Amino acid sequence: MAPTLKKLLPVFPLSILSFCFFFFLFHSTQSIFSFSRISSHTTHHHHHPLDPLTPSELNITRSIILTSYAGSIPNLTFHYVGLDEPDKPDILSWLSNHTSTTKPLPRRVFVIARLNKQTHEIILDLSTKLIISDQIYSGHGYPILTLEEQTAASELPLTHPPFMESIKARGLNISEVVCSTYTVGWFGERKSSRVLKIQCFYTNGTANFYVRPLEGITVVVDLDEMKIKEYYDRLKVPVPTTEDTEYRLSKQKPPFGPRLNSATILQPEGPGFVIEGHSIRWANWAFHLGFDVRAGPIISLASIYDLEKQKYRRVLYRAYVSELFVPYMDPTEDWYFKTFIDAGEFGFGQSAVSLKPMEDCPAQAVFMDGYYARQDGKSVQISNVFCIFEQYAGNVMWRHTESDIPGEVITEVRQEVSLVVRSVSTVGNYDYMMDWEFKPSGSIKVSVGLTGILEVKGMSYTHADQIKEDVHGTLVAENTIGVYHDHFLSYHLDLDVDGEANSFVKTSLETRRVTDNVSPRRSYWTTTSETAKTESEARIRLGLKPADLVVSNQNKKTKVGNPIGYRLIPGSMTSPLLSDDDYPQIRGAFTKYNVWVTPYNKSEKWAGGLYADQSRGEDTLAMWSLRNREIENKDIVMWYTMGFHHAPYQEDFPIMPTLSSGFELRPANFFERNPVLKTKSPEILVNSINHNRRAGAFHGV
Ligand SMILES: *[C@@H]1O[C@H](CO)[C@@H](O)[C@H](O)[C@H]1NC(C)=O
Ligand SMILES: *[C@@H]1O[C@H](CO)[C@@H](O)[C@H](O)[C@H]1NC(C)=O
Ligand SMILES: *[C@@H]1O[C@H](CO)[C@@H](O)[C@H](O)[C@H]1NC(C)=O
Ligand SMILES: *[C@@H]1O[C@H](CO)[C@@H](O)[C@H](O)[C@H]1NC(C)=O
Ligand SMILES: *[C@@H]1O[C@H](CO)[C@@H](O)[C@H](O)[C@H]1NC(C)=O
Ligand SMILES: [Cu+2]
Repeated sequence: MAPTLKKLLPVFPLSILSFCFFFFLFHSTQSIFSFSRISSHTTHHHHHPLDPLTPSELNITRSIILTSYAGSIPNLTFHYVGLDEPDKPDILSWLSNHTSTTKPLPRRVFVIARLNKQTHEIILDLSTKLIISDQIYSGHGYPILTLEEQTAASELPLTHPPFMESIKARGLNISEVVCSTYTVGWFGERKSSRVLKIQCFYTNGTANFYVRPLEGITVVVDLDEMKIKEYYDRLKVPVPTTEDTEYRLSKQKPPFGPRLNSATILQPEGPGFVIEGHSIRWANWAFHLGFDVRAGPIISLASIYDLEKQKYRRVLYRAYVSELFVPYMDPTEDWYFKTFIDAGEFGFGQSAVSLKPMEDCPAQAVFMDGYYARQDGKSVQISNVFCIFEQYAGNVMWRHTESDIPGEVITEVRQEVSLVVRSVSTVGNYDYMMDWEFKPSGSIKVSVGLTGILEVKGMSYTHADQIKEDVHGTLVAENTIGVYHDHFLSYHLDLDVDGEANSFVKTSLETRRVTDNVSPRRSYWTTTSETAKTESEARIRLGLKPADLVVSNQNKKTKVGNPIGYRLIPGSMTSPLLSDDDYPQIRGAFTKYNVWVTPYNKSEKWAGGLYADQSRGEDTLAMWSLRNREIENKDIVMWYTMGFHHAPYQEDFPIMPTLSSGFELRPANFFERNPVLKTKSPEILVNSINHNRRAGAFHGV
C-alpha cells in the first residue's frame, strides 16, 4: 500500500521490448531518442497565481515555520504543504486585467503540520514572510502520512523480538523480509490515535515481494511515538512460493512474448505546443498544469479558441482527482481494515513517480518536474512527473465518403491528433496512469489506467476444487488469493462554461407510446430536460435510466437559441456495493452517487474530507451536499466518480496488464457548428511510408 520500500526496489533496465523503429524513415539527423525537458522552476519570472510552490518557496515556507516554532524543530513534521490559491474572483480578475506590470497576487501557502500529537493548520504569506493563521485542528482524522514515517514504521518489526521469533519459527531468513504500511480505517471506535498497521513479505530474492505475504502477522505502530503498540501472529499459512512472479526483463528467461514493432510519430518541426512556466498552449487549447502533493496533476483555466468568435472561451476553472477509495472485500481479521482513501492518506502527488522517457510516454514527449515538501519541510523533486505529448493513434476525427453523387466519389477524412498530459501515481502495489487528453473538437478525455501488482492473501489452497468457503477473492496462483476490491476515483470538475454562472441540466430519454392512429409505429423516445435547482436534484446514479448530463450556461445561447454547455460522457457507471451503514462506506460516501453538483466553495476540495486517515465521514462530499444548496445559475462544481469492481483473474498475476476507463467532457451546443470543420490534417502524418501497405503484400519483420 504505502510506497515505503522505494529504496529496496531495483533500478529497471532501460530496454524493455525489442524496439524495431523504422530507421530508414529518418532523413534528417534528428534522433527520436533525444527527449526534451521543461525546467519549469528556473525559466519564468512572473508567477501565474496558480503555479505550484517552487523549491525556493517550499524552502521559505519551511524556514518561516521553523523560526516561529524555534524550540520544537526536531518534532515538527510537515504533512501537507501546498499553494493556498487566491480566491477565484481574484484569479479571474487578474486574468482579465494582467499585463507585465500588474502586481502579482499574494502567494500564500497552506501547511498541515504535526507537533506534540496535534495537527496544526497554518496559512502563511510568502511575500511578507508572515504566518497569517495557525490553528489546531481538533476534529477527527489525521493528515497525509509522510513517506519518512511510513519507512520508519515499516522497519520497526525487523528488530522487534516477537516478530523475529515468528520469522524464525517459519524457518525464514529475516534479511529477506520487507514490510509495508497500511492505514487502519475507522470502525466505530470512539477514541483513536495516530496508528497504522504493518504487514510483511518474504522477498526470497524477487522484486515482486507483494505476492509473498507473511499472512497472519499484523503489527500496529503508533506514529506519534514511532513504537510498536500491538503485535499479532495468528496464522500459519505457507508463504506462496509460485515461480515466475518476476517482472524485471533482466530476470526473464526465454521464450519471450510477441515481438512488437514501434509505432512512432515524427515531428521534424518539433512539438506543436508551447509551454511557458506551467501554462500550455496547443492547437485551439490553452490551460495551466499544476502539481499538488495530494492531488497530483491539477488542470486549471482550460479555454478553447473559438474560430468564429475569434476568442478563447473558458471551459474549466479547475479539475483534478479529488479522492480515491479502495476498499477490500475481505472482512476477516487481517484484512477488514483495508479500506484505503489513497489521496488523503498517501498523497496522490506524493505517490507520483518519475516517468521513463520512451516507455511511459512516446518519443516526442516533453517532461516537467514536480516538487513537494518532505516531512522535514525540505523540497523533494520528482523529475519527469508529467509528460506532455501530441498523440496520434491512427484514429479519425471525422470522415465521410459520398458516393451518391453521380460520376464522383468524395472522401474527406481528418486525422485525430490530441494533446495528452500524463502522470503515474504508484500507491504501494498499484499504479494509476492518469491521462488528461485535449482534443481539437473541444473534448477533454480523462482516463485512468490501473496496473501494477494485486494485493494478495496467502492461503493453503493450491487448487480451486479445494475451496469450499468464500475466500473473498480468486485463486490466482498456488497459495495466492487475489482479493476482491474496488477502485473509485472522484474527479473535482469545476466547469465554467463561458463564465461562472452555470446550471446542471439533466435531459432524460424516455419511451413514449404512440396513442393515436397516425403512425404505424407503436413507440419512440424523446427527451425531457430538467434544470437542477438544488444539490439533491443533481445526485445521480448512472446506468439506471438514460440521460444526458450537461453543465450549461443558460445566460448564453447559440444563434439558434440553444443554451451553451458541456456534457459529461461517463465511462464507468459503477456504484458501491457496501451497505450505507458500513464504516468504510460512511467514510467513502462520496461514491454513493456517480455525479454530484455543489456550489463552488474554495474549501470544499477533498471529496473524502481534508483529514482522510481514520476519518469518520463527517467532512465528505455527501455531508456538504446535505445542505441542499441552490445550484441554478451559480458557480457550480460537478463531481464525477468512476469506479471499478475488481474481481481478479489469473492474468492480473504476477503483474496486471493495464485496465483503463475514463470519461469525456464534450461541447454541447457550445459551438455554432463542428469546431474542427476547417481543421487540416497534419502534414507530418501524410509523409508516412506506410500509406501504401496492403495486407498480403507486406511481410512483417
Ligand atoms: C533552500 O535553503 C537553503 C538554506 O536554508 C539553501 O542553501 C538552498 O539553496 C535553498 N534551496 C532553494 C532551492 O532555494
Ligand atoms: C520530541 O519528541 C520526543 C519523543 O517523543 C520528546 O522526548 C521530546 O521532548 C520532544 N521534543 C520537543 C522539543 O518537543
Ligand atoms: C539470509 O539472507 C541474506 C540476504 O539475502 C543472506 O546474505 C544470508 O546468507 C541469508 N542467511 C541464511 C541463513 O540463509
Ligand atoms: C525461496 O526460493 C527458493 C528457490 O527458488 C525456493 O526453493 C523456496 O521454496 C523459496 N522459499 C520461500 C519460503 O518462498
Ligand atoms: C464552504 O464550505 C465549508 C465546508 O463545507 C463550510 O464550512 C462553509 O460554510 C462554506 N462556505 C459557504 C460560503 O458556504
Ligand atoms: Cu484492482
